[in-house]
Amino acid sequence: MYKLLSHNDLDGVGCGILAKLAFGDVVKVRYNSISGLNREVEWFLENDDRNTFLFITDLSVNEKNEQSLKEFYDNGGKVQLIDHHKTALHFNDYEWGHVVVEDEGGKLTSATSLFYKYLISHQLIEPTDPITEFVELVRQYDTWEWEKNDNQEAQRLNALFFLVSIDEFEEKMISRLQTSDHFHFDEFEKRILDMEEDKIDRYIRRKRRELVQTQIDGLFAGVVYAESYHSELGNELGKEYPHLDYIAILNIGGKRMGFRTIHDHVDVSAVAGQYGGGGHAKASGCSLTEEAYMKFVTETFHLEPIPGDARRNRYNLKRAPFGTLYKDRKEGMFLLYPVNEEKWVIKRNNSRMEQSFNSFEEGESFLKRNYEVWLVKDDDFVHYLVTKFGK
Ligand SMILES: [Mn+2]
Repeated sequence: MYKLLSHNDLDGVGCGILAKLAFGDVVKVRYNSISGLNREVEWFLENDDRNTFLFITDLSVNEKNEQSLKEFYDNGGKVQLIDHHKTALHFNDYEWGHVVVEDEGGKLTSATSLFYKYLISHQLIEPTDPITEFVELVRQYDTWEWEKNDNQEAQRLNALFFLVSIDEFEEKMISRLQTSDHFHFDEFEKRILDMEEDKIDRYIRRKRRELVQTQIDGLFAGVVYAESYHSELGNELGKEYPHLDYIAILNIGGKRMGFRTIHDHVDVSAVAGQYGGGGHAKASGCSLTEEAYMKFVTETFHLEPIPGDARRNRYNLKRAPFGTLYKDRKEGMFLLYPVNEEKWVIKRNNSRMEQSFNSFEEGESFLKRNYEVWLVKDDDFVHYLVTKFGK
């Protein structure tokens, strides 16, 4: 008998699907939240048959269970932990731990891709095209590589995962992977996925108008309340406001918060770590502790949302050689313009500011961080030019 304890997200369930493809009826699979895993491991060690082979994928256990599993293994128990989170790297000290963040080729791994390799190398599964394609979609989704590669299929696979129950998803995928030549979505799935994408777009547009910005522990954070679509939201808001180091997404009801960044210079697993959480450099999470509540909720509650940039301009455009005009809430006007190819400066109302910047982006980031400015509409831009130069 085999037992697989895995995470309850797409990557975790990907492992469950592989386990069922490999072991059929002789595997019991249970999906857990990060916090639920330890209870399951305790239950396994107390109640399950000592001959059952335990797999733990996409999650790692606390210190107490680490010790119990070590004893279990040393006494002949069969256990294999497979994970790709860098916070779990110390499990490599054990023979039963296999934690890889990046493979030999420099590619980021996922639990599903590691487990697939494991099953193949132990001759427990026969690799096929559809399974390999499925595993790669899960990996690209889980590592956010799909973004870079613009792999919509990976993103849609995750969307489908959330649209149906885990049982239904498992069942659909298992039969598809067993019977198709290639991985694909059926017509009905394509239609509901299209509808879902429209819905997410509308949700993000609404949330964009609620984002506030604040400085916490030396980093600029965008704070927004949301219960759904954290990944999509964090990514879109991050791209929309690149002057923010990261986006914090608060789920008050669930007393959780998530962090997302699009930047390489920020590690949000460290941000989450300050509040007892963890995760990846680009996506992480933690419980909404009292301290986190103070910083992210209490101290930001009175803030006004970040005003958005004008969207349909033809004249007042970013990186324009004659300058780009911004405004702050106090009616201050800021013209950001280049004096040569490598030097951008700002005229604030009528006087030039002392700072200079190596690029347009640096200048804009400075303005948005310090003055919460927005790109003004063409009308305001023309008015500005007329009053300045018109007479
Ligand atoms: Mn994962």
